[in-house]
Amino acid sequence: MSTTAVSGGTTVERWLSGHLLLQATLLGGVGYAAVQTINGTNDRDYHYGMTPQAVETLRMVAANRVSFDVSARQYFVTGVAGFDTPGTFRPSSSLFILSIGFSSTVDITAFFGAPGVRPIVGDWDGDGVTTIGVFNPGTGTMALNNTNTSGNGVGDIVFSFGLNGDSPLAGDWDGKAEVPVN
Ligand SMILES: [Ca+2]
Ligand SMILES: [Ca+2]
Repeated sequence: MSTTAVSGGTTVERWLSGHLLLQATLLGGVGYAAVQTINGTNDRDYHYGMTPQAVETLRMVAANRVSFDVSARQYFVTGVAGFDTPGTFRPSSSLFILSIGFSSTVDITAFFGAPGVRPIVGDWDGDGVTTIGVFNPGTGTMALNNTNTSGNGVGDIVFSFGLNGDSPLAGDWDGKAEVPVN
């Protein structure tokens, strides 16, 4: 994980007794980070995002001679700085062909779904990664994957939706993070 950030903050101190001084420092900031999956199957399995950061430091100084420092640091990687890149779907073999850039390279391929299905993509679990799915207009079934890997069309999320002849759509229609429980 690499990160660059700017932070600002303040330090307050308080004498707990005549010989004991407590200093508390709180820093807040925002940075831009790249996180790589260590055991990922793809060495380009990076995730980029804005990273709000908070640093808290407690220092206790006893009689101006001994000090104890406690620090806590937290990072949150969000998906707000990601961007979309193109892909294609080959109906003859239900093959997703995805690129993570804007050149002619193919970075990810995945077979998903039976012949006749229609492609759909979206971030089904809110982790910032767009993944594949298929709509079967013959059976009125949505099958969605949370990874961009080949499958037999069963998918991580399956439910009935739509009628024969419909085309699938995906979007965050209400702008809410919560998934309604049906
Ligand atoms: Ca996702
Ligand atoms: Ca929504």
